[in-house]
Amino acid sequence: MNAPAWNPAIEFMEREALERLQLAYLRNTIAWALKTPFYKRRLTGIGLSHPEDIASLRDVRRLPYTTKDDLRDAYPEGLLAVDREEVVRLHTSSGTTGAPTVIYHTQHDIDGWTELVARCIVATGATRRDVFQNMTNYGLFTGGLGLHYGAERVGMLVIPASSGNTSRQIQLMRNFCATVVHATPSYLLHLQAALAGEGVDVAELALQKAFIGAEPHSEETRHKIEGLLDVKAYNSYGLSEMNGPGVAFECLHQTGLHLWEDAYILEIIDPETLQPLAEGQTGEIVLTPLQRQATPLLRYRTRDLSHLVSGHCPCGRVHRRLARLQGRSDDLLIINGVNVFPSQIESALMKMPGVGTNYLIQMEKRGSLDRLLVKTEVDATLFAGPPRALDELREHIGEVLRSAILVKPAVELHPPGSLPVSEGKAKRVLDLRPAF
Ligand code: DLL
Repeated sequence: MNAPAWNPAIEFMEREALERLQLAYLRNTIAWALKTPFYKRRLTGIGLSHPEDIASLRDVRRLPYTTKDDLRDAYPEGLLAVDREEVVRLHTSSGTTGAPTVIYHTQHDIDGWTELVARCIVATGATRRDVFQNMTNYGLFTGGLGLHYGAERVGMLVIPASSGNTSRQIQLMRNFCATVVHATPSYLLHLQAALAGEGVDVAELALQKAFIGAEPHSEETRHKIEGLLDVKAYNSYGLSEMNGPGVAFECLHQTGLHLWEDAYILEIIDPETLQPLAEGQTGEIVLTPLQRQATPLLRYRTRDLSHLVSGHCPCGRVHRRLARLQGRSDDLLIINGVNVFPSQIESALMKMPGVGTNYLIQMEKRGSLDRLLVKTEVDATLFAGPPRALDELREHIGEVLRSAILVKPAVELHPPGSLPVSEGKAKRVLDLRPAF
């Protein structure tokens, strides 16, 4: 073991002991699930009516999958496993992309979630001496409250700035010497541009670390954030159905995201055949929370795509690592028959010198063909120079993208700060093609 840890007994536990713990927790989870009308029906339907019917961890594969649609159908109380008086909080999805979903928490659930976030924070080397500015939304979105509770548990000085109001964020960072910030990667890039706009030199700030998550981003974007803000940026993965942030996080070594396996059973499956995939193969992440009371979920299909990183992390933790998320199985773009993930476009763009931090992918129909348009911000100096320089860069970006994604897009170049920014999750893809 070669790393700071919040809960060394669990984080460096032997694999065998960890699996024994998982099995005991899985049986508990079945007992909680059987208290909900939704799972009682499903589990008894497959002959599973007692926690002891689970003989080994492999039996997780006997359990039915749960999807977002199941959560929608069970809304608002079909998945509630405790009396209403036991519930101390709920988080709902916004419902902007469909019917809402809800996750309830008992005090035990909130305490468990807080413990996981505290582990994540300490794994990056942050301590109670840090000043933590939380720039994600406080409210139904889980990023704000989730990190807040974890950071307080660690004993950090927390600045609950919430999202937006960039000039106030800058003022807070300077006045209270924030050393760690938490935000979406796209917002941090926006913040950096605002710092530059206000003439603030990042060397004047006390910043050392950034926790970035809640949206897909490439390794190149991480490097950009680290270079521009002079910080180490740690990837953070989570989803509201699994509490929120605190599911998986990078440690000091930044070699993938450790997923807390005493709290979740992790499976990676082929989203088409639903069969388990071997280590290293990319597929859909499926998670079963193990320590939750109010809203037990079994084999939740996240739609997020990743693979397991093989080998051991130098930190010595046994909890396995997820590779950076590759996107979602539902954000695959099919452009004239060619499969493209937005993350491939981002990776290629962020490697190119002169290309800025914000971009937008737009798809339209031209006759019977799809047209891909990539709008990207580029250095302001280019607009002051000869138009030929812009033409050459546009052509160069088109060629680089063609070799990365096998489709040559139309490219539009924009001055810094001119494409829309969001305070929360970035909206990078605009599909204007008719549905059929
Ligand atoms: O985004 C929870 C969270 C808050 C995670 C703050 C990290 C930091 P939801 O709003 O339910 O919850 O969105 C979950 O966001 O299924 C992924 O598709 C995506 N996502 C979250 N973290 C990452 C990440 C929060 N590090 C959905 N990389 C997930 C890529 C991510 N995608």
